Amino acid sequence: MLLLLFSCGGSASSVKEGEKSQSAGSGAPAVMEAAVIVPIFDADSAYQFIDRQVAFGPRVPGTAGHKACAEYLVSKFQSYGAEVVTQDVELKAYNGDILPSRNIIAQFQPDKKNRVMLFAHWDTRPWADSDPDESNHYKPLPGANDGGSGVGVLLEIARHLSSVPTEIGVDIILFDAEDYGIHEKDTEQYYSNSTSWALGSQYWAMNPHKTGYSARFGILLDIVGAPGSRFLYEGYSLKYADRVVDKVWRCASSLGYSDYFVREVGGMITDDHYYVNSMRGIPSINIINCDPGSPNGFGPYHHTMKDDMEWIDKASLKAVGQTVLTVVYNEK
Ligand code: 1BN
Ligand code: ZN
Repeated sequence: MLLLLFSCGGSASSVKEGEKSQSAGSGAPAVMEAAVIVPIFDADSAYQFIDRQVAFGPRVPGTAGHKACAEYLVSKFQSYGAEVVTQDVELKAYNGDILPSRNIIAQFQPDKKNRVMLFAHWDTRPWADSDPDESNHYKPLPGANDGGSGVGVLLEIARHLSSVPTEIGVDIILFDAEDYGIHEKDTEQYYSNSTSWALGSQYWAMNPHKTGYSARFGILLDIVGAPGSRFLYEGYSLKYADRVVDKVWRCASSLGYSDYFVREVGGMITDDHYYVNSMRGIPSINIINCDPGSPNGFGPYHHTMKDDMEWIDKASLKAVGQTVLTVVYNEK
């Protein structure tokens, strides 16, 4: 296990908490922040976790690939020592489709009161409705980036949580049925229907796995694997959790990832974190790649048949994974 000595708030140091050092020049004593041992995020491992999910085929609720992938994810978390609970529920899509859905909740150190939650959606979109080729508009897409990437990073984080305990408890929640939102061709018939997205997180926010569940904050990872990813300040993250945005972007900057974690304001995205914020009251942010120059604002592969492993870049996975790991290991 490779480890890194790192404190998000200051420079890496071997000075113990409370020890004082003379700050150069001023003569005033300064208390150095304690160095925290943070595991080194392995982007090769995260990449393999994404590849494994894609190999199940599209993870559309109700399909064999979806069912098999859920079993794989549960057993993977269990192998990393998590206490796993699932919520199996039939959710109704905007068009009346009934979706056999499963939220997967992996609890690390479940007895700890102070907790953070990390989350992603694990389902994939049933329709490649942004594909340049119209004949693909009702075909399911591979979902390497949109679905696979956030989960891949969180599995790699889970691998470390099992061997290097954090001071706080961590819950990793994989939401289902995020991506069954309104088909582009249906927007007139059903209006824009923004509540058609993120059905699994809406269910969980109203029915958390533990009565009265809360967490200090939450971080959503969605579409985090594209080469040259740019994570802008997402609008609902700023509205509900600006201090968490600041914490994460500062940490990324101190690790040298400012090219990824860009200090620019992006749009408001009705993603899983919106419901975790508005229905459950847990201040939560979305780390999501935005590409304002591309047709639907998320990158040319997004909601197309091209969302495959070709669009997964280990450097982007590393930037996100190392940043989130460092934030979590610095929570006291
Ligand atoms: C994120 C990934 N989303 C879908 N796939 C959320 C979303 C909701 C994006 C509405 C655009 C509009
Ligand atoms: Zn999507």
